[in-house]
Amino acid sequence: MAPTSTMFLLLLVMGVIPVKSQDHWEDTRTGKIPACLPETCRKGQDICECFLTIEHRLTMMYEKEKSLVVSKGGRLYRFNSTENNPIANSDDLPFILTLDGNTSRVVIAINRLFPGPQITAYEDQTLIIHVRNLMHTDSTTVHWHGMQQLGTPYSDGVAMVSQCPLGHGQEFTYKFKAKPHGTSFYHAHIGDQRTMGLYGALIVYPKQELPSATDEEFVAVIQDWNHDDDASTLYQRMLFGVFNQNQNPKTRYVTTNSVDGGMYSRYKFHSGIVNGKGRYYLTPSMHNQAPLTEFEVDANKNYTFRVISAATLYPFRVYVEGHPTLTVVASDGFALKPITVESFVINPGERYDFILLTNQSPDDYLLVAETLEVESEIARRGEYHVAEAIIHYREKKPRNPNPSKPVRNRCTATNKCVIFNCPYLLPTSANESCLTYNDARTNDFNSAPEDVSKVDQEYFFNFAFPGEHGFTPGSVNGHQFVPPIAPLYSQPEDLTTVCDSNCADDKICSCTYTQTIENGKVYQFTLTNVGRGKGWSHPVHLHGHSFYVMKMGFGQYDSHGILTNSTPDISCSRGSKEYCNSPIWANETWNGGNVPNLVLNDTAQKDTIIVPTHGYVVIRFKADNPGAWFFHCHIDLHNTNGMGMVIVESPKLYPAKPKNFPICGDFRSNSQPLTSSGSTLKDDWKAFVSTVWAAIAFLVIRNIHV
Ligand SMILES: *[C@@H]1O[C@H](CO)[C@@H](O)[C@H](O)[C@H]1NC(C)=O
Ligand SMILES: *[C@@H]1O[C@H](CO)[C@@H](O)[C@H](O)[C@H]1NC(C)=O
Ligand SMILES: *[C@@H]1O[C@H](CO)[C@@H](O)[C@H](O)[C@H]1NC(C)=O
Ligand SMILES: *[C@@H]1O[C@H](CO)[C@@H](O)[C@H](O)[C@H]1NC(C)=O
Ligand SMILES: *[C@@H]1O[C@H](CO)[C@@H](O)[C@H](O)[C@H]1NC(C)=O
Ligand SMILES: *[C@@H]1O[C@H](CO)[C@@H](O)[C@H](O)[C@H]1NC(C)=O
Ligand SMILES: [Cu+2]
Repeated sequence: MAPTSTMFLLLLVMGVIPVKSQDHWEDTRTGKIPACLPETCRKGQDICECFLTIEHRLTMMYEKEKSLVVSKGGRLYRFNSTENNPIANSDDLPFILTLDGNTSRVVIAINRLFPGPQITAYEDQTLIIHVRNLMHTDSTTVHWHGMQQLGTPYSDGVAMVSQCPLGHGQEFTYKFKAKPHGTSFYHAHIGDQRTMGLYGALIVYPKQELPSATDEEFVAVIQDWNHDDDASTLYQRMLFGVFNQNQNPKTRYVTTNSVDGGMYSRYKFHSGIVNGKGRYYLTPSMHNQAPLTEFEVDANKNYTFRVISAATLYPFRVYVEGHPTLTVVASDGFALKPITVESFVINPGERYDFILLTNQSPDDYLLVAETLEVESEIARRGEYHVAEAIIHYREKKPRNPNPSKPVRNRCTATNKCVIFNCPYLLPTSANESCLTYNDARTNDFNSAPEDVSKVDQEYFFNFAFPGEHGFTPGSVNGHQFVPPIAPLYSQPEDLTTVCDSNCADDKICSCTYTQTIENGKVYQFTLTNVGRGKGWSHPVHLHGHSFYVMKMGFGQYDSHGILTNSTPDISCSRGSKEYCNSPIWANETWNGGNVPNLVLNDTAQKDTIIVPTHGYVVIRFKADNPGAWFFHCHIDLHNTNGMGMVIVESPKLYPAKPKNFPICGDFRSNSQPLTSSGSTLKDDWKAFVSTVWAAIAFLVIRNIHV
């Protein structure tokens, strides 16, 4: 027998199939296992399987021709083109990543796209998604934001909470049920990688058609974009400040506010992008004419727009130019009773579906997402912070690929513009009025608010930056999250960063903050943004569950709508330093779920909620999904800075991890061997030796026989 086939047989006997790495790459390209595409998963299929390949790529590059591209008039041209011949090859155009058309720079692409391909599935379908990391320098994971992962916590994709990150060249298979139906997305869950493009839409259709369904729908994934900094640079700048380095003299870039005085931490906004396209405004009225995403509509029809915020930091107010109203019908995978408004606010991690009736005169309009920063302040800086996409009425010819700056809808004292999901309350004298998420009611057949009408246990979590002496990290109840050295779910015994007595009411500690909860109980969490570290915007996301939004409480405002004081409902009396590491109800009759003015009927569900600055939000859910669930601020930079924790749900009932689930951890030559689920290296070695003996015996017997 030839040595290679002996080797192969040996490996086979040992249960190891040799991986031919070159072919593997081919698989994704030749379609043996198809690359994920919007049409990959079909109605009626129980299982749907596809590939996502993650690589670095350059923007403004026509790879096929190895040519830099430039933009003009909303079209792309070869860098050295002397004639008026824009690149028109519709097969190639989607693969020329433009972002805001500013410069050619490196981003993260999935299946060569930014954002990654949309994945469309049907509720309860099993998705098997193979992810391969081909980035040379970065490790990665993919989180399926909105998927409850019932029974599959190992597929949640959070680095060092549910799995080991994938190193260069490594592959990981995610397997989970598409649930709930609605608008979700997938994105990287390590460091600030999402910022660089590792995200894509994940749309789940209900098995039966919803009565509200419209003929056609569009997906708009929004992001705030900085065209200079990579993910690591952004984080360093958040820590130490952003400077206008090209100015003479150099100045510090001061952080901005929303109209109520809520603050946004240091992240310089250059451009807004929709589905990977945007344009850079060099002044408040002049942009660089980069191409935008286009949605083509017919006049007098209803269209569903699924808006997803993959943003790094800024909340956006979304409206449609020239269309005084739109109707919000769902959020985070749950149908809402229709809310007709002028605009709505979307925070990082949130999704909103709205219906637009195209009843205006045929023209090119813009879908606009403008940040919540004070407009006059942004204009004073010579900036305009907006993400745009074109809504083109087919009846209007020719289409204009380069529309000018959008015009806001007119709001007057008698015809106020209503904004849904405000993170604040506005003075009644303004020409705008606010609805908060507390005003939404569910319209979803998956919702059952009666399940949470009685509370078994309540907890408070303060999302803020308390501390002093230059140490004010992002934290939850004063705990700056330290990711474990090995995944909390799959290797809990390897945790070396447990929270201990360094954590207290008057201390800020750094550790792996967890809260254990028990199966079958109903939990009420009150999320606050109060105490000494209050003031910044925090959209909080819970993995593994959707929760009911029972109540929102706001700070106290002056007559101009500026925050003056925190809500009187929460007390920070525990501890003397006002860190508010242990918030409690100011009125103790509110304990145990007995909070006045809760929304108990048709309570709306979601998985990401803004915690009002100086205020709070009360959420409830039932512990019915054992697993280790990350719970964190969805602003990438805040999360990386430690504003997160893990809800350890019913650890005794954890579903078993799949066979051969990856193991990781520290290596120290004189430390104990790495352990995992009771097996040690010694056991593995014994197993290996006996397998080799079995293989040799097998070969010997076989050769004798021949
Ligand atoms: C532009 O550059 C390409 C090579 O990158 C070359 O083939 C082409 O002839 C050039 N066109 C002009 C107009 O110079
Ligand atoms: C790119 O952005 C820089 C500022 O960051 C600006 O000076 C330059 O004009 C921009 N160029 C284009 C083509 O957008
Ligand atoms: C659009 O939807 C609204 C609300 O459901 C409905 O009243 C209207 O008839 C629809 N219009 C068209 C053209 O479908
Ligand atoms: C509010 O509306 C009134 C007209 O009702 C108008 O005079 C005023 O300029 C508007 N204010 C703003 C800030 O738009
Ligand atoms: C505490 O709350 C209860 C119930 O809302 C209310 O009746 C009572 O007046 C409150 N007590 C104080 C001191 O505000
Ligand atoms: C809320 O629901 C309960 C039970 O379904 C019903 O008895 C009650 O009238 C409802 N309350 C309101 C305000 O609709
Ligand atoms: Cu935050």
